[in-house]
Amino acid sequence: MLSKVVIANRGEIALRVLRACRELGIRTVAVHSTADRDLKHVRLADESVCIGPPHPAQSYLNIPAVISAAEVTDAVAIHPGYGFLSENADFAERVEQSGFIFVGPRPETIRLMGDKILAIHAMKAAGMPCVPGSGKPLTDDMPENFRLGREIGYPVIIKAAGGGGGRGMRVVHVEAALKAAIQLTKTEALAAFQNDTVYLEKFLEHPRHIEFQVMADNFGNCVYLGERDCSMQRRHQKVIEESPAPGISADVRAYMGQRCVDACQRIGYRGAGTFEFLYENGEFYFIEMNTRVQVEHPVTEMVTGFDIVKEQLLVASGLALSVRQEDVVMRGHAVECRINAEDPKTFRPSPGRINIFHAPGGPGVRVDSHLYDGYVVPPYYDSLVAKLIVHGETRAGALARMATALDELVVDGIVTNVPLHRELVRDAAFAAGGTDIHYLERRLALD
Ligand code: MV4
Repeated sequence: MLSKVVIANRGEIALRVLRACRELGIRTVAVHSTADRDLKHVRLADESVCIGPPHPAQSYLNIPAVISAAEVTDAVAIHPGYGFLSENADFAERVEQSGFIFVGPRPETIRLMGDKILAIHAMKAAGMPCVPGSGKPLTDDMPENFRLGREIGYPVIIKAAGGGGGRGMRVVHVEAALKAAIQLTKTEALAAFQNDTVYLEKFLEHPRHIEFQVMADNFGNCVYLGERDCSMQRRHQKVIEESPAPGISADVRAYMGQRCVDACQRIGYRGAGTFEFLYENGEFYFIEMNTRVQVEHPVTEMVTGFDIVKEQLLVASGLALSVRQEDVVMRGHAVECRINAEDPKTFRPSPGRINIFHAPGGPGVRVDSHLYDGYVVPPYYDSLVAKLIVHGETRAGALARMATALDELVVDGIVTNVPLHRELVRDAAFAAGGTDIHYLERRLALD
């Protein structure tokens, strides 16, 4: 087992990783910015190292600073959490070159999935259903681009190969708009990702976002842990996630899960991974793979009883997967509400001092949060301050439990989106299940 791990992140996920390390007897090193001295996990960690000023570029994204922290503390591995350096292939490579273990896939795998065209190509080759599209970079041969557009059929979407997570894309409804859209997306992509490669896909108008969780070891073993529905989102920020996805049968889950496992085995995947799909009219279309632990991993943990973060650490230490597919059983239904320090109507960030934090409890209630009374939420980072996760025997039971938990939750001192969640868990269309990725934005536009 790993002796000591650097936690290269902050907030709730740093605390989540710290807890997993503790259970496994792994010593912990918290690396933090000057704005984060009072984070809960920094106080709980065996050691802590300040790696720079508040701005992420000078601390959590500062590769030499993070690796130096591992060197001076004699750590053996670095867990990147999500965001920050978690999907930076150069970082993973430099971690390994410096003699440390990167808790995640091989750098080549991260690089492959970071290029959305290469990722789709690899997945197609592995038999994964993908959105009809160019399958390769668009050139400046406009007659050929027009031909592609007609073949695929409008509307189409232009996406940056270096993008992902909703960055660098543009919908095109008519052929007359195609040329300008390609130009504009290329210009934006070059500025944002230093890569102006773009590709084209059929634009699906009313999809749901459903993703499959996988976990693989270094020995070719891989399991799927069911799926999550993350369709309740605003501006590419997920708001509520759940598992299982409403309306997905056990047969379809097993079929798609096995497709994901096959793909992982084919590319020699290692660690936790997420296959993102658009789901429309009963069909799945692969769009991207995420090579990190996700914010929404707890809903999968609640329905499977499987500890994804502990397993990441076990796999990183060179052990085989602790479960076989037949040991993975999904039970009941789990829902997660992301609690953000933001105005529920304007969505403006609202950092500041927490006067009272009172977490709800009771059977089937989990709170992943670094908040405590008197903690000051700094203005420099993501506004996520807590994740409220509930498990119930049925989806309706889980939603009722979430409504109760949200009523019990107190985050006093700052403004949060808890009022929005209290409305959403009582929303009739959401309760019916299967609302699409546009549902929340349309609902918000009404009031
Ligand atoms: C799409 C799409 C419709 N058709 N691709 C946005 C995030 C990125 N992962 C992919 N995204 C989309 N790709 C095709 N061919 C619609 C979206 C999309 C979306 C996807 C998942 C969750 C929320 C979304 C919100 C807007 C657009």
